Amino acid sequence: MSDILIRGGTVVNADRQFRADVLCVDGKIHSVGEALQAPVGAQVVDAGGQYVMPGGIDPHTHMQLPFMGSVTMDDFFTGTAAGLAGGTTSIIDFVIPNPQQSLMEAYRTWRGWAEKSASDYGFHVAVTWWSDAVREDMGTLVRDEGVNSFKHFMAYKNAIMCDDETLVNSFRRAMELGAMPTVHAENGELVFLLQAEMARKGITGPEAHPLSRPPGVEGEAANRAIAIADVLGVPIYVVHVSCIEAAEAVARARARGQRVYGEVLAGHLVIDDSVYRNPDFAYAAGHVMSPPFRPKGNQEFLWRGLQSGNLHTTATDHCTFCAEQKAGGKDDFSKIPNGCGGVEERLAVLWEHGVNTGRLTPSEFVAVTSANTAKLFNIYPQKGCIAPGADADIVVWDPQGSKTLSAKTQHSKGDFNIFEGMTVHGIPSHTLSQGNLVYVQGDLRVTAGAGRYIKRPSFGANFDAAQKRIDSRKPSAVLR
Ligand code: URQ
Ligand code: ZN
Ligand code: ZN
Repeated sequence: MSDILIRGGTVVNADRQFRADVLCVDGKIHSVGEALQAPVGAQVVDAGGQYVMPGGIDPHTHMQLPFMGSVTMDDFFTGTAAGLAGGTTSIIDFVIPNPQQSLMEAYRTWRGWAEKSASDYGFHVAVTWWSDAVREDMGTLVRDEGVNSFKHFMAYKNAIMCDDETLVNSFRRAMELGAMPTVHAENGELVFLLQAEMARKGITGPEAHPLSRPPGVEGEAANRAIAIADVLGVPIYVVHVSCIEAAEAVARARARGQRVYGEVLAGHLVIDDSVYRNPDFAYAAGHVMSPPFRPKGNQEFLWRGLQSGNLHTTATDHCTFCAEQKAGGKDDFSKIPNGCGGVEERLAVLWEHGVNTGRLTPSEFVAVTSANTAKLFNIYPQKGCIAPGADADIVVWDPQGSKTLSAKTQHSKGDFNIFEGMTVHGIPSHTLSQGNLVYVQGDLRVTAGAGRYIKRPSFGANFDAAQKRIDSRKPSAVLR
């Protein structure tokens, strides 16, 4: 690996932007400053007129996921390669054990699948059932495997859905371990009932998908998960907040001082539910994901959540199924595999609709595409900032560049693109992963297996402190 000097750019971190060169040596950022000299033999990247930013971190992807009878089109190589082409240099994916399956067994399976990754990766581990063994495995995962976040699906009844008993036990265990519980917040019982009602009414097409998961279904689950976390004194991270009801639940809890964090998908920021009323099945089904795209008005509320600091990270929930797989639900929308792509497009969509509209500054863009995820999942400043000692995961961003997003030109193996036809102004010109140039002006130079598994330390067992806080709330004096 040769040294690389990125010269003439403007460095953008979450806290500020400034003119500086960046020298990368042996996979790390060696120095950041004005007029740096290029070591003999170093490659020089001309970043004049461009931004030099921490590579994107996508905290929510599903590469190679077996789900609803299909396996997603992107595996860990093609999915991470697509991410690198879009400036995302690491992902946090999900180990999703079947109910009754050992968490450690599922973890080892996913670790095997991920060995082919082209960029760095980590895993949230889903708790899909409860037992002493699950409790034990959570401890092993935190202590030995660098897992510091556990996912809970409150949707997907009769599959991976958690009941309240599992939520309570697992959240409590996460607090003991100093790990972050995260939730997919939709009330799975309501979804199940509403899906059956759609069937009874003979509404079987993708237009029924949003009707079976209205915003209230997400709002209820978000409030419930947040309330459980509050009583237990544990922080909580709500993934893919898609609607006003859930965003308000997060904001209300934060206003009361509760440690609640919200994630927004790039798709939910710019796409509305009209997609489901398109008469073309493949088009409408291509947008079937959960929570669904929402009525106009929700998108602007989510942007304001990012601007206000009540929503913290952006992700994609990259979970790509092809038209043939989606057609499995041709006669029954509830059988359409849920999931859409986006891992390559996220940064450009956030720049076009965030920075170019004035909603976000470049520093806020870095916060919501990289730094906040690194901080919330405890890998900052190894990742998420341009500073000496950090991993040389860098995107050189050309604000003058433009492209039209399309399934025809995407690197994902999916055959659909929810951003199809969107022209963006501001695109990566270069991506560095571990100090290697892996994307250069349209030329993708990735290597399967080059990615590393990134351990994420626990937040320190703060169980005693949290327990004291809970105890302090118990009414001490018996009211007479
Ligand atoms: O629910 C999720 O996050 C996974 C199963 C991807 N699918 C989706 O529709 N979001
Ligand atoms: Zn989800
Ligand atoms: Zn997901």
